[in-house]
Amino acid sequence: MAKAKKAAPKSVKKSAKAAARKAAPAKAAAKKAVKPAKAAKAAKKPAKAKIPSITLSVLKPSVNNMTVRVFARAAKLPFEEADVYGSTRSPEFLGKNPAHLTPMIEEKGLPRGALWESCAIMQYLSNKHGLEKFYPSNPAKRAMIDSAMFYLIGTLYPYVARATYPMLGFAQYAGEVGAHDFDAEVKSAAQKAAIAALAEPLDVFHTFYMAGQPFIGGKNPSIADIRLASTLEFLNVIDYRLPAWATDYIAAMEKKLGSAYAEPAADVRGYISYVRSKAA
Ligand SMILES: N[C@@H](CCC(=O)N[C@@H](CS)C(=O)NCC(=O)O)C(=O)O
Repeated sequence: MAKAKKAAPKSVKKSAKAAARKAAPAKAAAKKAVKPAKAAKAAKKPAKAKIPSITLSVLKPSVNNMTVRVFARAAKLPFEEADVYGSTRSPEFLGKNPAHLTPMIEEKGLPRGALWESCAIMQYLSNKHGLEKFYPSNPAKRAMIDSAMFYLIGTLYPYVARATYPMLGFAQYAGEVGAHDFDAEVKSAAQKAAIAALAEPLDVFHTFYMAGQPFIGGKNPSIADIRLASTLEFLNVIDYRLPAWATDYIAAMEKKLGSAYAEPAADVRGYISYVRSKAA
């Protein structure tokens, strides 16, 4: 059996504590004295550059792409952009992404190496990097952001595409009037119907999702706001008269996000100016 340690007498314990107390300020001073040396060492070290771990494949004139390009900049994520104009149907691209859609990210850890769909990309990166500001984890708040994005992709965007793609020169979806060999009159009627249908979902975003707040995300833009503002950019190609709130909203997004918004927006706006100049 191990021998029990003999307890030190109380008086010894007391004086040891007092000595320790006395020594404490001296210790702290010694620590402080070491600090500047440490700081000097740290200052000598070159700042570690963030190595891009995400490759973002884009088509610059597209608002689906603008969405993720704005988001990645606003969130200050380390990413590198690859312009894949003309190569989305190449065997190499199709090997990674059989849907041939951009935006697409490639990153280690993704089950298939690649991920497309703008909203899914923003959700994934927000989850991964804990970007609470853009995509709150509170289930009720998050549900509103998700609902706004699904509503946009499922309802607003098809109207935007049918209204603007003929002018933008983008291929329309199979089965739609604009995608097939119909008379110009029929195509124009279909386009007009889509333009007329835009007003309702736009009003829903304003009255329901924003409900008196500047953004869907409240005081700050969320990923749903990035998706909505980018989408509205396309409507300039048909001179759509946006309601005043929407014009103010785009300006507020640009003000809040600065160059993160303005830089990708310039590519979309540049393309729109180009197609308009060709049509004039
Ligand atoms: N719902 C998708 C739409 C993506 C999409 O339509 N991408 C188009 C550009 S606007 C594309 O990459 N097309 C190239 C192709 O199909 O080859 C999203 O939000 O990301």
